[in-house]
Parts: sequence; structure tokens; C-alpha cells
Amino acid sequence: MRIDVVTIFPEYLEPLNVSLVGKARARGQLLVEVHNLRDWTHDRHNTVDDTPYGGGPGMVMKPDPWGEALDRVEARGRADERTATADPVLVVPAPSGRPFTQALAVELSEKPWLVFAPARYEGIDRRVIDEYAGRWEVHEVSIGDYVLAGGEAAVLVITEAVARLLPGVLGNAESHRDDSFAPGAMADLLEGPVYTKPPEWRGRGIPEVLLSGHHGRIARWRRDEAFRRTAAHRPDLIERCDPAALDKHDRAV
Ligand code: 6GU
Repeated sequence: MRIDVVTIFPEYLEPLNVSLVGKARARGQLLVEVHNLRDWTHDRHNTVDDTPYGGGPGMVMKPDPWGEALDRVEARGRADERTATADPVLVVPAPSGRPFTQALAVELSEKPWLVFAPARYEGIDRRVIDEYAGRWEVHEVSIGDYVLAGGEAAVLVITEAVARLLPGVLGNAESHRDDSFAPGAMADLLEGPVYTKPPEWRGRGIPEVLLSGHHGRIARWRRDEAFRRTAAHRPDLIERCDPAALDKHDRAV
């Protein structure tokens, strides 16, 4: 996969050199290019924002630098044999976007080329998104019901969620299976608690069932713990789940 990020804070994306995403880049499973939006300004002050039409507080990102930047990013990707025939998918992080979910992470992980356009200030001039929506697939995405100062942190979040789904990036493909929000047996339940050595720590032991070696009972216990945790932390997930996805035992828990 190829990922381009256009931002006025390239240094904000440095965590993409670390850990899972950094390793995927080093292995060549993921190509990331971070571009400075100010490289496509032409005035002495490298201006990227201006006052909003219609008045109001804050500033709006000017369309010109974005248009030049996104056109250049597209040309660079097309010049690269790995994305020469691919279509860019534009991801615009914004609190006004559609909620980012595991399902969208899976969808994006199947694309060969993502271009992120994180905004600062009150957002990007709408004509930029409308222009590229006519040429590319565009997703406006929010990572939660709170307001960040800019979209860069959301780019880190979305990139990590997507990168770990790429083939070969996670050591053990089974690690996806029981993810909270993964489709399958534990559908719509959060993961329950986990334990490792030592068997006693500060006087606290391990739930006996995990030491029993009885796989059926362990699976039952994990399911119950997942159900309990979901009911406590995310009752909305239980409300909206298909009643058929709950087993008899869940109701007793
Ligand atoms: Cl994607 N951007 C900003 N600025 N704030 C947010 C967000 C994104 N998602 C939630 N809050």
C-alpha cells in the first residue's frame, strides 16, 4: 500500500517511523510519503489560510495550495510503478466526517493508495473536497465525538488501524480474530481481560479456569467476560446487536 499525507506539520507524522507502521515501511509492505502543504504556497509568508466567507471565527484553509499539492501527489504516485494504475482514495479527517469504524479500516486496507488531507483551523475550503470527489473516491472521517486541533492525530490513528490489517504486517494473522469489533464469534463484544506469568503478583492470582487446560470451559469463560465487559462499558453495543448473536448463556451473565 502507498500512503501520502499532506500537512502543515510534517513532524507530527514522525510516529509513522515507529513500531508496527515503521516496521511495515522498513519491510516495504507500506510506502509512506509525508508532504509539506507550504511547499505549494507562493507568497513570502507561505500562507495556507484566510478568513471565512460569510464571516465567523477562525480561518479556512485556502484551496490553491491543496489543489497544487494533491495534483502533485497524484502525479508522483502515477510515476511510481507500484501505483501507476491505481486510483487514489482521499481521506479527509474532520470532526464532521462519518465515524471511523473497524469496517472502514478493513475497507481502506484493501485500497492500494490512500491520500490523507488533514486540516487545521476551521477546515479546508469545501471546493477542494468537491473537486476531488469528482475524480477520486473520497471519505470524510471522524475518529470520535470530540474536537482535536487538527486532523494529524486522526491520520496516525487511521493509518495504524489500517496498516495492522495489511497482509503480513501483524506477525500472527490469528491476532485479528478476537479483536474487539472483528466480525465472527465474538461479534460486537469487547475483549475481556488477559493474564500472563507470574501466576501470582502482589497476592493476586489467575482465574482458575485459565489454568485448567479445559478449552471448552476457557472459551465459555472468555465469552462471559467479554459479555460482562461490553455490558459495563458499551451497553449500546449489546442493545443494537442481533439477538441471535447472543447465546442462552449470555442472558444469564
Ligand atoms: Cl478526524 N479531526 C479533528 N480535528 N477533530 C476530530 C476528528 C478529526 N475526529 C474527531 N475529532
